Amino acid sequence: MSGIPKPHAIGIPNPVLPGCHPDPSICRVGDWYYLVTSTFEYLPGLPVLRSRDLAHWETIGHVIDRAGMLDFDGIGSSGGLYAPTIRHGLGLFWVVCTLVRRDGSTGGGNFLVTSADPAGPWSDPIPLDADGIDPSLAFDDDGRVWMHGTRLVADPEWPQQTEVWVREYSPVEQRLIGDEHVIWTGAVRGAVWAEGPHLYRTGDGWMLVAAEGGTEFHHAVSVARAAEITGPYESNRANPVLTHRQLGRRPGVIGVGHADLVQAPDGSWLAVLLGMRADDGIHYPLGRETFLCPVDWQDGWPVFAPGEGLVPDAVPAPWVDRIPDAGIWQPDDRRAGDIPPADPRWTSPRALPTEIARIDGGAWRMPVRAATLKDATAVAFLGFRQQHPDLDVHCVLDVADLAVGESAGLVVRQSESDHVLLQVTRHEDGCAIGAVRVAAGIREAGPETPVAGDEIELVLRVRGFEYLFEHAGRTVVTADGRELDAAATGGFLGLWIGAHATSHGARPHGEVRIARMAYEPVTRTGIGSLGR
Ligand code: 6LW
Repeated sequence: MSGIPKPHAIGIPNPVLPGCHPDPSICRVGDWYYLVTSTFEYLPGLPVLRSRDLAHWETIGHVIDRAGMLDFDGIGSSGGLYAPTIRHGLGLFWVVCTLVRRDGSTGGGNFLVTSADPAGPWSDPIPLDADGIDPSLAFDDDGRVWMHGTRLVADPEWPQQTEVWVREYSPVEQRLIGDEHVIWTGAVRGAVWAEGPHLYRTGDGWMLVAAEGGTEFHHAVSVARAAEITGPYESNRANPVLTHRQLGRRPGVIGVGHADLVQAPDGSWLAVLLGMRADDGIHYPLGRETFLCPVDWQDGWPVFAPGEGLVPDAVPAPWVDRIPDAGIWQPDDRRAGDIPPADPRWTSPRALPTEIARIDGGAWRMPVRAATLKDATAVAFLGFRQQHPDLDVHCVLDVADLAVGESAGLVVRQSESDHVLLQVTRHEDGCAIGAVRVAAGIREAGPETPVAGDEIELVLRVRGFEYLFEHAGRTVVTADGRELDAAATGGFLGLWIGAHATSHGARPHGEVRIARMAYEPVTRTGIGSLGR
């Protein structure tokens, strides 16, 4: 990449994928870049996004898009699909990933899927006999395939010390073969979580790019190189080569790390990585988002954000002939308005949206389920990422077919333990509206007010950390993004917004029609890049 990026230079605005799009991995084949991100317990899992210019991204499919490919039942929030890697080699697209069952139950672990077409269908998962998370793979010039990943050290020198392993994969035998090599435990002694490793062939050797410090405030990128893929690796004296932690707590982008490199057709290099927009330097309700960062090579090492040292607000991109218009965001050139049922934004925890609901007359009809949002099972929830710090959501639920004792509502969801909803419940004598807050697993229900009619409009207004749920012009309940975000609750997710229906454990009978769901970003002036 030529030229030194300037803060606020015209270019591709960061984050390129706003809202919960963590652990991005990228590869390029011909004119197209392909990118995948983590989706945890949400399905369909692992969106495959495609771009020609790194500015405009299109969802072309999902890696985990068939019922039964993996078993998600019982997978609690922030478990599930972690940190995938996408690569192209030997005529195929390859994705390696981990299904994390945080309760330690069996059926999880590292797996590989392949497809000739990145839009899918992808193969059934091939389990990999390797512990830990964040698998990646690299192709040597001689056609050999090398898997790598990270795991906790069995006998650690310090708490949460991890190690990066490398082992050959046999495409013929469909399993890891040969000796395993531990190549890296991080650049900084005592730093936690050397993870997200990616190895790249660099002509005369191998470059390791890894995350370090944990995926929160102290996140960083470190690099090391070796002549042989199995090591020994020489750490760059400049490590960590990218982090924002030295800036301290201040409004802005925090936690940058988990980078994956890609070379543009013109020979320049870029990285995708995750970062969080934190208005107070601490909290990030939108979760970990995908950012783009220019990379130069100097003295045989990658230099991230050369000349500036910080992930830029906009990445100069002379190859882009059309910068995304104001009011359009990625992926899929989204704009304010109704989210139609066929929109790829719709996701559900632990089940495909089409297993949870059906499209009828241009709207979702969602059968009530016994499970509530507190249950780690397939629950009647259809939602989408919060992608903007300020937005209005207009939701109209047709509750005509709710049975007595059943509820349907609009939710802001972090996890089973933390969510807030405004819901309509059918009683013997008619419907009533009220709020429910689940905080650290404790449920608290507010007073109910009778409501008339079948089509009930519920409005959510988000202004930074303030979440206001309204009905008929009245604020019924408020929530604080600083109590719902991952910094407050733990876990890895940004907030999701959606519709939910439950019979509260009783046998379900009814269903709800999502007559309207409109997503409308609100532009506030004067709050800089955080307001984008
Ligand atoms: C990801 C890992 C991480 O696998 O977060 O703390 C995990 N570290 O790199 C989930 O995004």
